Amino acid sequence: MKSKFLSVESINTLLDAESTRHQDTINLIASENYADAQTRAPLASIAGTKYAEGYPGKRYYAGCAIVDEIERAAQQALLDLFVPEGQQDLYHANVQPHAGSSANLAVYNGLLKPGDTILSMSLAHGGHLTHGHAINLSGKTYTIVFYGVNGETGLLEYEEIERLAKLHRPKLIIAGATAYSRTIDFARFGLIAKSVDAFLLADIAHIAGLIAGGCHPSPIGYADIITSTTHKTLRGPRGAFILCKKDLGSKVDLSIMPGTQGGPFMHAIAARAVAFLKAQEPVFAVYARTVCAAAKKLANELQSRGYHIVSGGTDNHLFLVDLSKSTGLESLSGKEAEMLLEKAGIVLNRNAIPGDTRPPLTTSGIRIGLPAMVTRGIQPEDMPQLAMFIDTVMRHRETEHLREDIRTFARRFTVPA
Ligand code: DSN
Repeated sequence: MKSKFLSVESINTLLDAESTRHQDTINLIASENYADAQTRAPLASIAGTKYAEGYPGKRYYAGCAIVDEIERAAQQALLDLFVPEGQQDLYHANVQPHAGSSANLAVYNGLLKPGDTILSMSLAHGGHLTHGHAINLSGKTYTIVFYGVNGETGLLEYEEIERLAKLHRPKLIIAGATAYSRTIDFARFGLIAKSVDAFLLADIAHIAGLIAGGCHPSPIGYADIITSTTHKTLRGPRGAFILCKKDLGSKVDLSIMPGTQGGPFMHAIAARAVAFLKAQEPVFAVYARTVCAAAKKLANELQSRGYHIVSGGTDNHLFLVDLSKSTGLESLSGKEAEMLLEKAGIVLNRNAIPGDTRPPLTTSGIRIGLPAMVTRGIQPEDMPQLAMFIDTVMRHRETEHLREDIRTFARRFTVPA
């Protein structure tokens, strides 16, 4: 279909409309957040058009002295954020990946050979597309063995992961998820990886901000490589990073450039530096704690209204609702729930639940996350009201009548300008 918006003005109008949409709705998408103006400012800077293929001090272009300093600052800020001072010499930071998928692909490309075995969490149980799904390059290139969660408890079963590791002897084990609401035991994963001489990759994309804020144990000391996006709980610009043990640094760097990427986006690296610095401020730890407290409270509120929360609750920023086991909502699909809620002004995503019998575009679940709304100022005390809105929409298929109340509620929580 040909677009109607073929002028600069109409693109700006669309962007204004997108701003209004955010302000007028409640954003419960677990992977979204709002970076503040200081973090977003570098994205519009002149650094965006500087070519700087290579790494600080070793570029293929002239005129890189200043962007070299920007990249060094981002690398150091990342180390300061996640690695204790006495251990920083043992780690290497790469801040160039354009996205989480690029970071993961670069790790596989740098450390593995095609056909090598990866043990990872299946997407259907809360993993990620780039952790070896058959449709993704990772699944087409490597031999993938999946672990999942227990069908009854919804929890990771470390004995089973260990059994699979011993049986299949993977070269790489991935610990990390997009829809797992419980604490991940990186120490246990580290022991399993060591016992079979595998690399351990911790993909902390969802929980990076919680780790930075002290609300989730860190994989530092257990994982050989850590990848993450920068825009989820970490509240930075879109992008990613890789932290790895120093001896893997040159493999990782070469695998990013020239292996899988060309010129780094220096404006985005500058914005990442700002985000890494801001996540070290004490106020960020308060933010992370509030996200977890709000998620727990909302899960409890919904549970008391008959909703089935996978694994029984949450330790982090998100949780999954299994509609097929929620009283009175058994026939509602995730897709229908997502659409109903969006009409009423509550934005989230349908999500497969472990063992889902519906296809991925329909699903029997929804995923709820609090990072974006807590950035906008929502508090655990607001959760009973939010649960009431969600419940009324879902049970009574009520959208029109509540739309105005939900808009008024959403407008109380300002989107960072
Ligand atoms: N698709 C993202 C999420 O929503 O969790 C991860 O890449």
